Amino acid sequence: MKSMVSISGIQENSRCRWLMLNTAEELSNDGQEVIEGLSQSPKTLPCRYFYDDFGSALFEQICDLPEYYPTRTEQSILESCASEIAQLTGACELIELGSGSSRKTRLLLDAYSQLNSPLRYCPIDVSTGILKTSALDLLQEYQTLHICGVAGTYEQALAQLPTPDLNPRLLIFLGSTLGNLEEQECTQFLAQIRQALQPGEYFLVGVDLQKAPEVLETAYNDSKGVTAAFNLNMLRHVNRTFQGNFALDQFVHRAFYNAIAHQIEMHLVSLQAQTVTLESLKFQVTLQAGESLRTEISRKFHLPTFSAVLAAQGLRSLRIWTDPQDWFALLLCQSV
Ligand code: AVI
Repeated sequence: MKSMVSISGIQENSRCRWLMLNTAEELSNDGQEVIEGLSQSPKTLPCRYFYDDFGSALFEQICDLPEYYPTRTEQSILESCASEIAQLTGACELIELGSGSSRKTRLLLDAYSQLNSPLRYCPIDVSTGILKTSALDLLQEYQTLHICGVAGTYEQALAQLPTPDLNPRLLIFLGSTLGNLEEQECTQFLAQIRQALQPGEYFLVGVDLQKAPEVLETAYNDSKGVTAAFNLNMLRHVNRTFQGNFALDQFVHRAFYNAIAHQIEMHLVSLQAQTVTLESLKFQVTLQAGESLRTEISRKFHLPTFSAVLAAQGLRSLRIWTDPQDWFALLLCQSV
């Protein structure tokens, strides 16, 4: 019989525990980033405001769109190399940053199940809703699995990873989410990852590679408008968080490839001159007609350069896998 306890409204049992780092108190400084972004030129909003529960659900839909190749390409690479990864690392505690629905992780869990060792998984996501739903699904699917779910931002989680049940650990960061960071932020983030790992522990990272601009632009301008809805939902999230009055119908989605910076940029373009108030921040921002707010960058990587950046941060690439078109890469690194 499993013992059931309720912590922060979430049920816990003997195979599942939770670390809640995303309390209102922990996130209370966030408004500063929003004020800074809206005060600079060009104006920006932090891309993590995409991911409330609705935004996370929209992102799941994006992953299934025919135009959005990264998810299925990474998935196909993982399908062919998951057991090799498990063989290379041996039994590991799996920790996943930005776990979402953990759909690709199932391939790794299947591969690690074959090792006949304890199965330990620590999903980390800022969205408590999707974290809880997918953890409960996984517990049903994998009878020997133990989960320690962490609700919080990547930075919060990396600074306070739960004590491992199993050593070594494999830190997983899929989906090219690293591409959503500016170059300098990316380097700092890799340094944080290296710091969170002991020498000899592993890091598995998926990155989207440079390719024809048409392929990229189609992926971020899907025909059903799901990416547009995802982009606009950020304003809904900001409104809710900071008592704001962004009018969603006064902005349109725009995504294009910046070939100089090798990045997709997502923007929300203001349809008219307008002033928006964020009541709880006591902050107002004025936008001109046609002025845009940049909501996301999605950098596209050059593999040899990226591997060198990892190495400079003490993360040595052990193996690299790509798809036949060289659109996406998966790198297994070991911390030195
Ligand atoms: C999460 N991240 C890697 C996605 C990307 O492709 O940069 C977010 C996304 N934005 C629009 N579509 C998907």
